[in-house]
Amino acid sequence: MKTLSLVISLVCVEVSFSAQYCPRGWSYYPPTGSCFTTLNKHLYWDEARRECASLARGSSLASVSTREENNFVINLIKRHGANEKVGFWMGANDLRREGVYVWLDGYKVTFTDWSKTPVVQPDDWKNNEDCVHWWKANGYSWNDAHCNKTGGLSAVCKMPAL
Ligand SMILES: [Ca+2]
Ligand SMILES: [Ca+2]
Repeated sequence: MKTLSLVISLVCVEVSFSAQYCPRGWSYYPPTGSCFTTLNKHLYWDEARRECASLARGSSLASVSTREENNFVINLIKRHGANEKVGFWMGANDLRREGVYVWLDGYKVTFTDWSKTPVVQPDDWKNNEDCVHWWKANGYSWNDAHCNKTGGLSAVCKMPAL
């Protein structure tokens, strides 16, 4: 009986550790229990926000909280977004208050990876850049851009693992 209960416990442990997964087409990032995917089309930031939100329960335009998570997304972009020329939207924005960057859940942006060349970002160019993207031309470091940037950008979406 003891053996049986031990076996049952082990099975439960196994199940609890292997329970998280991502839907097909999403990549799993274990440290934050998150799934990421790319939208390989050209969208304004608000279109990308709505499209990410429509994909699954809890999904939204992506956020990252550490350099490791940022690198994970960059590797995903490199694998799946090779044709994109400009970059990929993330959820970070300063639409509400200039210079104060927040994610879509309202939390302040803490980790950042702003581009430093040719000028230091964010530069709010023409006083009109409030939406942040991973910038292909600058090794996918971050840039603030016009939210309705001509031609649109691809995007990265994030959702909690299932
Ligand atoms: Ca701005
Ligand atoms: Ca900028």
